[in-house]
Amino acid sequence: MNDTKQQWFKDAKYGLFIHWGLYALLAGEYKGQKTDRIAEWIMNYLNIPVEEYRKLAADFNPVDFNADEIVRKAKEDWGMKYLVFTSKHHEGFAMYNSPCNDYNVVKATPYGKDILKQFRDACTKYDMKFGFYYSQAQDWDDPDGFMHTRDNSGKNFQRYLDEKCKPQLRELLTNYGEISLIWFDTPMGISIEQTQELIDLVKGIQPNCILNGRTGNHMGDYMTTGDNFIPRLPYEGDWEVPATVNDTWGFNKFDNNWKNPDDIIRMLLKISSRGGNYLLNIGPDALGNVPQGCVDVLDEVGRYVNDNSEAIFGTKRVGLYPYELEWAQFTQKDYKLYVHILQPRLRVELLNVANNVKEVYLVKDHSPLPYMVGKVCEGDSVIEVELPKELHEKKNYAICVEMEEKEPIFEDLKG
Ligand code: JFZ
Repeated sequence: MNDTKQQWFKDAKYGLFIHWGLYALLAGEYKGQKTDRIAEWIMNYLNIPVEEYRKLAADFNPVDFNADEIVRKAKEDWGMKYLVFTSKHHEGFAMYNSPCNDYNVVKATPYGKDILKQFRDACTKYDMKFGFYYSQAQDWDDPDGFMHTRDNSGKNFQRYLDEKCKPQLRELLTNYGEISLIWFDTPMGISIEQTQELIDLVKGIQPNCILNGRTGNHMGDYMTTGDNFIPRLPYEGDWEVPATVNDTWGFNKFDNNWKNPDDIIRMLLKISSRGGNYLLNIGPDALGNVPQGCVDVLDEVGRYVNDNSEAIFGTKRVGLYPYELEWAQFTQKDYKLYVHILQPRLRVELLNVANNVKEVYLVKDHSPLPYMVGKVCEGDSVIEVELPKELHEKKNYAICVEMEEKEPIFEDLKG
């Protein structure tokens, strides 16, 4: 079972992923050719030569970028608890001041300022846990990085590890204060020994820094699902779903396929209910602006999260309730079962829940709700909660069933 041994991660539930790099300048299109895939892969998909791609750095000047405002929104408006920023994606360009490699935002761009440092400082200010993404295996800029050329044979991957990857990780772990998490990715070709070298390096500098499931050879501290894939069942241990609001990580000016806030709320609750964390991505544009369509969705989700934070953060995995409920998701804490109501209803019937109830209240303001506990004709337990008139037309709110027992008691279905 995956155990990060970090309570903050178990409690966090909802974090902000930020994909930002030179690809934001292309925004899904190069010399009139569009990419129909994730926009941060444009260099690879459209076969842009290294020397051509490198020229983008001269145009990187995100004058609108405001780390403080992004992190303030993430913490206060969106209700997120941690942030993971791409320090170096597959393109090989460092979004921080890297002493060992000049292909970075401070040395190679007219902007000249350290982006990672600005996020770090804002996270300290707003009490957000801070981590970074680092592409440890793929590096399309370094001749020995994976996928620099599609044919990976004949590369001296160890040289790339020793001369770029490890020195950069040391810089990142030494110069930016507490790093709570490193998000490695696409560990293609990396051996068990090489993975161990990276783990030893990280833990040697910051022992409490946790590593995601793509560190390599299943040697990370927690399980990372496929992007946007939610486990069907409750899953034990620590895990996380990385996810997008549209269909790309890096900014793509053609992609406005923003998910519906209701769907994001449902996914957050499914993930919390099954015991995981939701790491939801934004991709700022080349000027540093977060697309408005994306902000609108996160604002709306944030209203739910902030009104019902008690029923989300610090909750634990819920066992398997025997019925599919389109209108609800459960979360739980000791002695509390939270029912998140996602469609308008007149009352809440919880069939085959056998707990003794102490009180039922509306999470948003703790106002008590009338309830009945009993059995249906066949003997199955039922809890019925009456909802006040003003809620009858509403969706997206949570109620709490306070139980005498620590855990909900779900009865099996009987023939
Ligand atoms: C990777 C990256 O290639 C991508 O650019 C982005 O950073 C994303 C978060 O991670 O893409 C993956 C990696 C693994 C899976 C899917 C996409 N997977 O295991 O399903």
